[in-house]
Amino acid sequence: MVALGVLDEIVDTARYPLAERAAAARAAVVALARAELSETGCTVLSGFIRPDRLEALRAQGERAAPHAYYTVERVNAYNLPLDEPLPEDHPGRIVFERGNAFVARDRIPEGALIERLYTDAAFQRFVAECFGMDELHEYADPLAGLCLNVVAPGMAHPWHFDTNEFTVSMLTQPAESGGIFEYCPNIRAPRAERPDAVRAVLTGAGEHLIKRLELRPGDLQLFLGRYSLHRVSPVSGARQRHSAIFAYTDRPGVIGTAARTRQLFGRVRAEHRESAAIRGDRLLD
Ligand SMILES: O=C(O)CCC(=O)C(=O)O
Ligand SMILES: [Fe+2]
Repeated sequence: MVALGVLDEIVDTARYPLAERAAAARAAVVALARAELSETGCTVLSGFIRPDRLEALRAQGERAAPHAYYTVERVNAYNLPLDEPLPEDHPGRIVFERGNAFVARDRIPEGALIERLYTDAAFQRFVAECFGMDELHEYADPLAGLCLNVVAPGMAHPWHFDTNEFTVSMLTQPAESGGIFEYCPNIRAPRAERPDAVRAVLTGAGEHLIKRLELRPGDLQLFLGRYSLHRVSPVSGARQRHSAIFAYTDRPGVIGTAARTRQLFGRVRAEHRESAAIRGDRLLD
């Protein structure tokens, strides 16, 4: 008889026995995740959350969503300033409107399913192993560590590369239509920007490079977003699309800059002002 831990209330531990480090099923899940991550930069652990918790997962997201900070930002795929001098035909000159909104960590109640997962040591160890890392850490940032990403009808999260190496996310409420996660596996590499391929995707001529994920609520997605261009396609219908972003780093103590924090959340907290004074290389962006 194996003792039931707090994870058993949330995670389908029959399929994903996170806490049983010697379990063959766990080793198989980790091996598959690693293989898919190394091949395509993406893996989905489907049905990660227990079916009987999916409605709570959705409803908790819906309750938090009104706290999202809404702005429409003009962006390019590379997170470069829009006045960055670039060659005439560089895809970084193509500008999109980013219309997603983030609910900050301090608006996600303690005890919410995503908060319990994000802070759980066995979950963190498991995710680290899937990424082939020795350890990972929660952000020290009081706003950015755990977020709910809200894409309202009419909005999209346009094509981009992530600044962070790896991303852990989970759909909590799908759009009625649209809102599909689309990505271009390894369209660039550390020593190859491949602007022609990126331009093709950004201008609608790169269909052959695009994969689409059929995510369901409660699936756990692990993604290497620095090399795979990706977006959430425009959302339509009556419902917002909600996804939880579990942000971790490979070292402890990371906190965002005040400027970037204000851009994403519309406010900063004391920690951001203080860290501006003592900034070393603990940059989030
Ligand atoms: O919400 C999602 O599924 C993707 C979000 C994303 O790409 C990001 O936050 O960088
Ligand atoms: Fe992203």
